[in-house]
Amino acid sequence: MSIRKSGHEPLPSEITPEAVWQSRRAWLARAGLAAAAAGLPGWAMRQAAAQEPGAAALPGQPSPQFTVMDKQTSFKDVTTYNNYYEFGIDKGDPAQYAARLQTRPWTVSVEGEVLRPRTFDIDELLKLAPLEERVYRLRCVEGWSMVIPWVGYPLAALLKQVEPTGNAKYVEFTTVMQRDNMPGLRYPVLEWPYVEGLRLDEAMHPLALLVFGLYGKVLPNQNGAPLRLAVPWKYGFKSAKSLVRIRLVERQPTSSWMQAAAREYGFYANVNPDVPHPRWSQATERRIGEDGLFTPKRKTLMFNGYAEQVAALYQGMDLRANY
Ligand SMILES: Nc1nc2c(c(=O)[nH]1)N[C@H]1C(S)=C(S)[C@@H](COP(=O)(O)O)O[C@H]1N2
Ligand SMILES: [Mo]
Repeated sequence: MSIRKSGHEPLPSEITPEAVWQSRRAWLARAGLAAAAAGLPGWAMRQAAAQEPGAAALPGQPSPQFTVMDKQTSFKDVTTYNNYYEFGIDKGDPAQYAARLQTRPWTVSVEGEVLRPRTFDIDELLKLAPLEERVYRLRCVEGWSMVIPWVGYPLAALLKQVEPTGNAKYVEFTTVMQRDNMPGLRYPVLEWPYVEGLRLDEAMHPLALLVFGLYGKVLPNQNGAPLRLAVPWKYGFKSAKSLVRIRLVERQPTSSWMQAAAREYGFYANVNPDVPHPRWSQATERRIGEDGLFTPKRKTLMFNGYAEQVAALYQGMDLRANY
């Protein structure tokens, strides 16, 4: 799928700093060499990567209250059209390279302004609360969207375990950095590790989901195994993948995207059709899988269609200033 086909969507060269874009050629050449060294053509590597993950079943109890009725994006598109910059900036890079991610053993430390800081093992986390299946929209800031059946439970269930203190106002999420397994870390696209943040009340909102699977299977590596966030009313970049640390803090964290371009990627990053990205409109979106030549774009909805549930969180706030 060519990113150029849709015309108005930003090119990777627009989203990422120029130096990185320039260095990409060298990288592609090296990636080609790696495939050759493994004795496989590039396409065979891609096939292997796309078929291997998510084999193990991970069912969740269907949660109609948190399920949108939009047609679901195909498993294939959900697992081969990804943003996971630690593996590269092209949409196919995560599916191609993420097989190397080591997802066991895996722990997540939950720390900071909490009464009971604790390191959780991934298998412990899987059993912490009943797994639900929820179908959410995901809207990327680049102008495309998907509809994904996630398996997980509310982030609030985990946060309650550690008992946030009165000083905890924000939550900072840090994601994994495996130097030997993540080719994208060699390039300064973002400041690594990938860091994101939420206000505590956003993190405690019942829609904020801690995700372990999709389509009734264990989360494929390229989608953020073994656990990630799904925060459906915000742009996709807030839904950090492959979490290793959750820190409750008093001050608003600086996310990797704010660090890279504060004017373009704010802390709140609520989906808002009325507030354009400085370099492109956010009024419409392309639903992945619906992109025929004559398919009209969809109108982007305020808070990605979740206004009824989340608008109260932002009462009295200027959503232009707090983009
Ligand atoms: N660690 C990490 N998490 C990440 C990203 C990333 O590059 N690294 N990309 C974000 C962006 S921009 C989007 S749109 C979503 C994409 O999730 P998906 O590939 O599962 O659809 O993941 C988000 N989480
Ligand atoms: Mo995104």
